[in-house]
Amino acid sequence: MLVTTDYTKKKTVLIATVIKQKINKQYKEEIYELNSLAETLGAIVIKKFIQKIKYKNPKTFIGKGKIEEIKSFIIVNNIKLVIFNDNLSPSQFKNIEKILTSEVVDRTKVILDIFSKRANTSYAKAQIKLAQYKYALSKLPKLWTHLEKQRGGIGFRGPGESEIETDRRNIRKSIKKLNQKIKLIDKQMNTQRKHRKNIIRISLVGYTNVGKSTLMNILSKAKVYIENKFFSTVDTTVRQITIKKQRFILSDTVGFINNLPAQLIDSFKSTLSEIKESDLLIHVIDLTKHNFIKDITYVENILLEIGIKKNIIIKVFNKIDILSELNPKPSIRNKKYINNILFISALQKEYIKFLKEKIYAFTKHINKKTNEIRIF
Ligand SMILES: Nc1nc2c(ncn2[C@@H]2O[C@H](COP(=O)(O)OP(=O)(O)OP(=O)(O)O)[C@@H](O)[C@H]2O)c(=O)[nH]1
Ligand SMILES: [Mg+2]
Repeated sequence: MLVTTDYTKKKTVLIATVIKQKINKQYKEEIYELNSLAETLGAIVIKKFIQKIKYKNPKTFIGKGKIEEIKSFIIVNNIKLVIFNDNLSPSQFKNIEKILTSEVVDRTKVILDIFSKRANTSYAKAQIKLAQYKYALSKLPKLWTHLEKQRGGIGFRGPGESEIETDRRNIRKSIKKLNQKIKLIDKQMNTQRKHRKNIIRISLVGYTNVGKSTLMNILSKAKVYIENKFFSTVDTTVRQITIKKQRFILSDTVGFINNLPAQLIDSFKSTLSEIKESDLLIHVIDLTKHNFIKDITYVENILLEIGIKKNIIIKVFNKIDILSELNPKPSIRNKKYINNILFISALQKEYIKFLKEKIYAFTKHINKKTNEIRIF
């Protein structure tokens, strides 16, 4: 029943909008991210359209002139897929697809499709399916549009109210079943967690593609999948590690990205609770991204939202090997051991020793019984 979009080798255009009054660098970063997300799924991005808008057109989101320009480009270049950076309403989807005679998806759908492809464990699979169903529910006529296409192409009579209602009922039933399944797995996982409640727990958190899994593999000798793409790992991996004879549980968690779909955050609540129950969070940051400060704020805001206290977070600036090649900054390198900030290269295994020492020093003061940090 869920519609899957085929991105592989499809000639694609991206569309992003910028509110006229608020032109800043952010949209450039977002369109770069959208490009990477599309390519992660195998799409071939031919062109990016960026439109400055004063207000959102209720019918087609972007202006009439722009959509005509995109239409000509699509016809001339045989484009098969259009990806919007903004979230579209069901009627906007329908109107735009009708004009462009091409499949249209939005950023949320792309992120959900990547997650769905990458999930391995039945837990992650169920969480993502739940997010997909919630998304489908909010775009229901869009879902029908696809069925309509299968039946006979764009432009056919719209769905009857009763058909939409049946779809809605079926999706709600599936959501209920998935919620039950997730609850059951949560219960099992809670029991597992209770077994290790006397061991100090550490989670690797951070934006996507910053090197969390690379660091996980180095610290724990795990074999977590690593790739220079967004959301290489969406399953949580847990390993036991030992530093100076002290045992720890280390978890590699799902990465964050700007405008993470609300449905996903909602479905991943239990994964976030894994983070919540940690004694120490290692916030991995890609120091080579020019806007890494923005990533830090974004991740920290989510962490604060779920109730994490700042004093249990260590910031680890990763990929200093590239930084030193491109732009040697000895002053930064020298700061590798100040307060709760460290500079490392997970790939080149540089300064991992300092990180281990930092972890040990930090957790030495945790009294597992009360779960409190005595000295900090
Ligand atoms: N140059 C350099 N590259 C690194 C370093 N650490 C990781 N990488 C690369 O960064 C990319 C992403 O690494 P991952 O470990 O998969 O990142 P992640 O944070 O787990 O990413 P997601 O699971 O997608 O959220 C890979 O190509 C790694 O080889 C580093 O210290 N230096
Ligand atoms: Mg990873």
